[in-house]
Amino acid sequence: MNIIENFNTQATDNLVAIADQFTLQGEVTAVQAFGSGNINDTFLVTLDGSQLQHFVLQRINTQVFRQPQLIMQNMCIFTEHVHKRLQHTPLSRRWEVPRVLLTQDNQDHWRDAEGSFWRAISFIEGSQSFDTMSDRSHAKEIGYALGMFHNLISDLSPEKLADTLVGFHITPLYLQQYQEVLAKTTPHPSPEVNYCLQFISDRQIFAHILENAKAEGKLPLRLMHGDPKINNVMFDTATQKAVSVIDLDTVKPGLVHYDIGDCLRSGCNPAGEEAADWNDVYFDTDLCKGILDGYLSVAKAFLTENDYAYMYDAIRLIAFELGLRFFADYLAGNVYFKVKHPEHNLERAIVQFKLTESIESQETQIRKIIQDMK
Ligand code: GN1
Ligand code: MG
Repeated sequence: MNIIENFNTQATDNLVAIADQFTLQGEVTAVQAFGSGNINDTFLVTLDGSQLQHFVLQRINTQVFRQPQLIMQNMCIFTEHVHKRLQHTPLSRRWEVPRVLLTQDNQDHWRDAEGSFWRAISFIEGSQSFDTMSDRSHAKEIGYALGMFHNLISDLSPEKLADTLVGFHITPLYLQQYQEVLAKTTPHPSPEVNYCLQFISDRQIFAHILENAKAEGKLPLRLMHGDPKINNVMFDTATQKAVSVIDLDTVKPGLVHYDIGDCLRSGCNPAGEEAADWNDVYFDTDLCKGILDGYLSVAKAFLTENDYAYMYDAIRLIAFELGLRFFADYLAGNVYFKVKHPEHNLERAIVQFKLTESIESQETQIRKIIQDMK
């Protein structure tokens, strides 16, 4: 089982030594666990006596990202493109792109004695992120950030970037993997497990909706972020404006719909992904309006009629898909997402299914919001 590790003193010493590999000036004064990622191990490094005050140190989970060097390659192509775009057409507000920091030997990663893959990324100084949001102006900023992200890469052709995670967001593949796990396991029967089994069984045909639209040529292959949940948007602590979208490991060819769906399913669930009480989970249409308003203020130019037609399905599908992924991982023995206890992925799955139910029960309203904003 993949229980989150506790880093003891010896491990902290090791972390300082690892951080030192990426430290070209100054001295490492602290290395702290950072963020709430479910896959990689992330730390914030604090430096003294250097122009650079902080950087983000990460150990990539190579069980998930089998070719981590492709992530670094994509990041370099992405940042170079966006830097050029911003130099050519500057924005009238603060916007930053995380930079890859090199080792003392000029490499974009470092392998430790155990073979772990470490890399360092610049920290967006004076910024913070949030796991949930409550008001519409915050929501609008989240939407703006995703729209700006898409806008800045809308002229970079998808084939320029490698596929860092094959099958990512292909819902029918998750369904197939789930069916394979289910065939090999006998889940301990409980009302929660039965609810999940039935929930998935009732939505098998729906699982194909975006992949069918892609295959029929209705939705074009574009570059996407892959994981634009709201805590991957950084806010300037002084102005409370969005200033960056981080976590670029899954920037790769895909559908912008996966991103729109992921941003809305994470943003419009005020109870959050880790909600303790499932009765608190609902999809907030007011926050949905805020996010779409911000998104469309920068993304309208490259969206087609079909893009709008599939937006509702994307919101519903990505919430369902994440629930399916959590539940399949629970059945498989928690091998993909980090967990704090054995039922954690089951609980997370139910949160996403409750959210999906809430989205489904408000289909007419959500479709109208999208229609009115076109
Ligand atoms: C994972 O590790 P993190 O938190 O950045 C996952 C996303 C999920 C998310 C749910 C590569 O992202 O797809 O939406 O958990 N990333 C990967 O919190 O599978
Ligand atoms: Mg991520």
